[in-house]
Amino acid sequence: MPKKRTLEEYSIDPAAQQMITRAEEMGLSTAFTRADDMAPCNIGAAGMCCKQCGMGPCRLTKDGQTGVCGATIDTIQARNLLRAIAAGAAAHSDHGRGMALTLKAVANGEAEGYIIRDVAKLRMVASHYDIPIDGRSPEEIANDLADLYIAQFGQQQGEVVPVRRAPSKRLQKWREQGVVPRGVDREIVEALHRTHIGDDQDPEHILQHAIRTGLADGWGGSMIATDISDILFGTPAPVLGQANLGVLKIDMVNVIVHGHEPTLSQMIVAASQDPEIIEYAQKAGAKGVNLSGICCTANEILMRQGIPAAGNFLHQELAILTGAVEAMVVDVQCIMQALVPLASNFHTKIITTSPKVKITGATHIEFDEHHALSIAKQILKEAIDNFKNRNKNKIVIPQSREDLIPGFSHEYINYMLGGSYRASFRPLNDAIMSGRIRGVAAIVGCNNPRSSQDYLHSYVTKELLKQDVLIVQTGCGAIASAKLGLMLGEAGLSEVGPGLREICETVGIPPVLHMGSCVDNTRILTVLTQMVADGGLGDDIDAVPAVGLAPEWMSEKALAIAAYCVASGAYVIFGGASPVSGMPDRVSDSDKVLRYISEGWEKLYGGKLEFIPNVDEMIKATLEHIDKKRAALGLPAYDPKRFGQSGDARMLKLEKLPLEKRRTAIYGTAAK
Ligand code: BF8
Repeated sequence: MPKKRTLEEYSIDPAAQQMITRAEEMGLSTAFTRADDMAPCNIGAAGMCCKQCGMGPCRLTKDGQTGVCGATIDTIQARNLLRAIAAGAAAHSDHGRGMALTLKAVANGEAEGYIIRDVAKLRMVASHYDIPIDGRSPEEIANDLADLYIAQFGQQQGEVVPVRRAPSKRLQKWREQGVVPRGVDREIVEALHRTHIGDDQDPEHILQHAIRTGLADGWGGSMIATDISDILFGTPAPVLGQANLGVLKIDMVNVIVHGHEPTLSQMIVAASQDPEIIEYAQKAGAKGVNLSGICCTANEILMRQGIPAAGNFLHQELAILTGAVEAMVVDVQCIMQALVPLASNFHTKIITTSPKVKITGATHIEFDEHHALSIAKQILKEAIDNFKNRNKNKIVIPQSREDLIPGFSHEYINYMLGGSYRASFRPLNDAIMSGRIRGVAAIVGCNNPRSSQDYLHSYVTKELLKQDVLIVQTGCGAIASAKLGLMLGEAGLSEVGPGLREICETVGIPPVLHMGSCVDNTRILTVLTQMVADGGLGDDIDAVPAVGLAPEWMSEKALAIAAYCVASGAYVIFGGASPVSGMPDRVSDSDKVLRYISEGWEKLYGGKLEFIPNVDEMIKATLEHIDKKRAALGLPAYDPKRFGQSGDARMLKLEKLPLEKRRTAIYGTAAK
């Protein structure tokens, strides 16, 4: 019998619990209950199954056993890991390619509805690559940048250009190791080639290419995606937003955009505010169109326009269960096939839009950036036409929603800390050096229905905040904190360590900074690079007291991110199950890969990847690493008693109040 979990074991989010209960009452399955019914294959989960050819699949469960071709357990694990990293890098990088092609079309006046919104970022990015900027129009510069970026995907020799932006010592290390990506596509193709039957069979050699493929993502495709998104749609700056299912509105046409690429979602934002569309919605009996997002698309439009996030990965089915969604518009990545059968119990239309993604039973309206605004309006009209099919008796919208301030791009933090004339990370570095901030943790990545939704994200976040660790977040982890109200200045500060609280109050930032979507993990790379450049924290990223965590990971993209973060010098901790765990009780030598991606990679790159299922161990390892890096830099040992005295009296009184009353005490009226 499958194990049935309690509501708290499914999710710590009350909105999710309400919708999971509703699904059960209606006899409908969700990823939460399907995870109960589908126990993971313990051989595949441990990376011990090879299905690379027709002689297998080979399952290596006995000591010293090999596959039919003679492949050992460590070769098989390394191959499986490289393939996963290649798939993740492909997903991010294909997104980047799409952005580069869109930039080219915009530069040549061929993309309906788009403009170059952030000319300053365009000029800054172009200047990294010595593209002439003086006396040239934004379109001329954008055309050159688009050509350069498009060329990075198919380049055969040399080095992808974004690696020039890494600290020089880091780039030197990559050159010495021979892992600088030559071209984004080349590394991904080579990963597939090397892992074909009868190719690369030395696990360390295979994993060296995992690093190169990861770098092709982080310092290639993903960085290109982030740069161009900022250029076309604006570099994020703080804006007020909301998160959770309570953002759906009973009297409006609810359209949810779900997936990853901002090209379509940004155009749907524009179309939803068009008088023609508003009038069309009003004629259908609604007050207008209420747009919200799920997954990384949510992050893209949340941090730029403050469009609310309906939720993270595990909220996609729960949003449909409200019965209030007229259309869920999806593009690529992290879209569950279960959406279509679930939606058939309601009036919700699932609309696929990418030429790469069709789902059987969904409505397909193909997106083309050359006619973006017209297509966005067509999609919205389809949703509005569906408003009349709502069953009012079937609507249940959970009333959970939290305010947040997202939009902490690298550029904004730079400006926030230094102003227009002296943009800098100096105050952040100083705060780390003095010990007010103990270190930095990036808590990123997915939800996974095998663990309680948002629990690991929030537990790790809250515990590290108490320890004066500044948190930056992206992806579904960011939405988890948003739903919990951790991304507001006045919220959560009472639970934050004294030194970090001083900094947050002085600078005026929340203790948890929302930095964007999953491709925007590259913002964390550029932040770390600038922290190195501003001085005092060593001369390379691996010296900075920082850790990356993905407590609820599930996607191959997460593994690609891990690979490039490790290659960049970061200690990366994943929660949940390890895809290369092996089964030590059954195969004595099955932990070679596990050790190599930790100790082996640390020797080569200063960064390492570890899988730590116990949440308290995860926190302990994070703090130990931060303290070890502080000591290596000769910084004072962390001592919270030295900070937080000034200005604490009022805070200490306020922190005894519940959040709503605290807000009223600060602002005079309730914030919501
Ligand atoms: O790219 S965090 S579940 S939505 S993979 Fe997917 Fe994971 Fe969410 Fe965005 Ni990232």
